[in-house]
Amino acid sequence: STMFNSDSKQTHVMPEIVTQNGKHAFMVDGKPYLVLGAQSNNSANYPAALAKVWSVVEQMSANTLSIPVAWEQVEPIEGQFDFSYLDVLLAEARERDIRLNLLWFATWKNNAPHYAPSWVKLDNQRFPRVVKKDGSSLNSMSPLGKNTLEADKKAFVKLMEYLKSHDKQHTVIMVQIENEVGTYGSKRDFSELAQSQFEQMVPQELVDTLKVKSGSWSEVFNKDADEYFHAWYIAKFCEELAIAGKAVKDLPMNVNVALRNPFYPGDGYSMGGPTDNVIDLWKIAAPSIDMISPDIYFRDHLTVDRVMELYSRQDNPLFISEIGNDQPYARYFFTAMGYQGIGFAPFGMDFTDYANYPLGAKSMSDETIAPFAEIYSLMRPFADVWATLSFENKVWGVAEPHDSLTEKQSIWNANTTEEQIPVSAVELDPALFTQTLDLGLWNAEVTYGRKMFWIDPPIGNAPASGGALIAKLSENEYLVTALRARVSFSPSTEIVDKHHMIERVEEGHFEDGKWIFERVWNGDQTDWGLNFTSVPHLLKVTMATYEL
Ligand code: N0T
Repeated sequence: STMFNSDSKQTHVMPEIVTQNGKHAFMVDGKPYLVLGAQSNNSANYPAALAKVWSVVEQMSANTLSIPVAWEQVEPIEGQFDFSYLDVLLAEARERDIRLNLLWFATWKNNAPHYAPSWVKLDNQRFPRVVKKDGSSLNSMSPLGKNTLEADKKAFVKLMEYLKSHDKQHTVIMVQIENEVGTYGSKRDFSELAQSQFEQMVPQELVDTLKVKSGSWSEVFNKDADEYFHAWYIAKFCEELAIAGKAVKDLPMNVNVALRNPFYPGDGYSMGGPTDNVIDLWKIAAPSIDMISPDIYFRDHLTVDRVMELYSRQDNPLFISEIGNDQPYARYFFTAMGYQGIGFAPFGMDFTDYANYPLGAKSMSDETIAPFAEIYSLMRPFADVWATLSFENKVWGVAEPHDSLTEKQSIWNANTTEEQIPVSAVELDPALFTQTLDLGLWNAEVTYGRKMFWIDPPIGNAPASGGALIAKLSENEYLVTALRARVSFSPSTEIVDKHHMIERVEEGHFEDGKWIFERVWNGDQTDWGLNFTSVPHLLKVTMATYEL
């Protein structure tokens, strides 16, 4: 079909997020792009550190690097700009054919202004911090500081001007505004300035869109007023950056989220950031921001799946801006694809000698890289085909749903996840290792931890690590790949009384978007379902019914 024919590569077309029929594509060089990403550790944003980043990016088969650019390094003295780091970063990325997602670490880097220049972060008069209810100050900037916004915006615009003049080929395909904005320890700024603002009427655009009665923040939002107020003004701050930046160079822009636990939110999270309770509010306040992207440090399947569901919306393409770099997280790549995700980026992927355990892996090593490298090597040869299918066709993606026993660790802000009672895997219900997907005329059953031969029930992989992807090519034709899983097709109720069979299973690969046939799977290779090991296989499955 034409969809797999590669168009002649269009260069210098601006990257953009395109949404059609509620589905999204991240267009890079004029065609859908799948971000097989890696994020460096913090502090990797200096030329001297880059070699230690590239080696991991390469080992992973990633196609995109997310890496900070800090306000403190580009404007160390007010009004004096230095983009020499970017000169090096862009040149080295191009040599390696890697695209970049620049992370603008500025007014907020997880709550604090640590990455702002000294002339900003030491001048509280000019750049005021959040004041708590008790009058004490937090080391988190107030979103109401006009000087802060103007100074940050000025530097951000300089950055975008640099990209406009030095990056005609769009090596940088997207920009993240700030990092995990929000404030720990107060629901809002209670300074005098903030208080008088808080007593004003809720902005009309928010009232109108939410279809609520107008009034003051407290009148309209009651107990949520403090948090919504803070979220609104942080979102507006970020929106102003996005507008000003895009006016210079119209790249896709996102914000990332320090998530709250979707099941047990509590109130210890980064308030004012785009947590799940304020996504709608953020969307209203910041229409120029293309994506609100979750940073996932929950290890269990149930919570991860819920987070991805919450952040994949018709008005929000799912981009996993960060996810822990430990083994259990890798399989959630498949889950992200099931939510039509446009990309995925494990955090801390470099040899700069830092490990954010218990969020991620205990240390960086070949062993840490391997689970991600395995998936990216599988995807890399047909990443653009998958991105196109995800945009134009129906796709499914699932990860092994059962968590390995050791994965139920109490992790920052996820510590209420229920502990699992240890039982040996064979005593467990096979349903725990089974997912059923409704593909239309056909269903697919994905199971984990079985022999390739025969029908012994699934017992899960140890550790949980499987996943499967299916794309519908036509009513009876599917593209299928998986790791450590069995995929079996069966008729749906619509055709259940017809005779059916697998007509043909082709193994092949894509070259420049074109399907290249290698062989037919038959006999043992299809009699017990399609069994995928740790070796990449890409299959085109044709199902058929027949009359007697
Ligand atoms: C992530 C990463 C990096 C009160 C953690 C996770 C990254 C940031 N934050 O390694 O710092 O830049 O986006 C949230 C963890 C919350 C810690 C609670 C501190």
